[in-house]
Amino acid sequence: ALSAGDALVMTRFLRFNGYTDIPRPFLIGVAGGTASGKTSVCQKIVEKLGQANVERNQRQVITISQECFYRNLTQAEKDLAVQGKFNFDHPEAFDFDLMLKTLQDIKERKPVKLPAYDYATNARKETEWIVVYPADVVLFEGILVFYCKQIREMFDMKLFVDTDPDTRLSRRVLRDTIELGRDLEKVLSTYIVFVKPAFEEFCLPTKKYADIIIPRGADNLVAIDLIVQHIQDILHPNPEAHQRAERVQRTRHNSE
Ligand code: UZR
Repeated sequence: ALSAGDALVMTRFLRFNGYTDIPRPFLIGVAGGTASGKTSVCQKIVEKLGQANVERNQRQVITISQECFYRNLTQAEKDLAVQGKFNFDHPEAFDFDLMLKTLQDIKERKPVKLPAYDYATNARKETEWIVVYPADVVLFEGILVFYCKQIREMFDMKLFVDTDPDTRLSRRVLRDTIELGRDLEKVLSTYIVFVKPAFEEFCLPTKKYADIIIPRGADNLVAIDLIVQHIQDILHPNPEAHQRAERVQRTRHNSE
């Protein structure tokens, strides 16, 4: 099998020699409120494409999370974060320049190295990186992936996971208390003060940019199946369907 580096060298060689039709990765943006099921929708898509058990650097379909793009905080901001007074749901919390640059590199089929993020310290892990190898389909999920116009326009397909706010809040409470060990009262006050208003001001208005809105998130298997079918058509264009379409066109032409 080809390594990511070999694939990159080959792609460059072919492009240099005039082969311009090497497909660029198909980029899918997946937005939605906190705990709407964005990650689960992405996981299901990858699973249904039979990619879940494939080695990381051999995958044709991969997922990237917007959490890698939380920017480094100043000391004053870190102090606020510790007291639960920093707004992680505001666009200001993200490094959109790095996000854009990363998506551009991914489109060019360049391997990228992303900072790994640690929710416990609200900061990038100093020594850990996530390496993303070129893939045919790249899913990019996060609360504000459609917020910035330049980034939004890079997506070939835009999905919005639209889950009931009560469901999202109850999931968020379980996740923050059980998984992250946070204090219930703080979780609820953060939700009311920052998470909910920021969702309404910055995330919800981006729903209108979506090509497909997925009600009930990962439970919506019909929607996920349709999306997977579409991705499969892009990965492996069906030659029979193609020939059939050509035959139909020829028949029509002859009978005119
Ligand atoms: P999703 N978040 C943290 O809790 N800690 C951090 O250091 C960075 C982010 C939360 C953030 C937001 N809110 O609501 C959520 N807070 O991650 C977005 N507080 O992630 O889409 O997976 O829910």
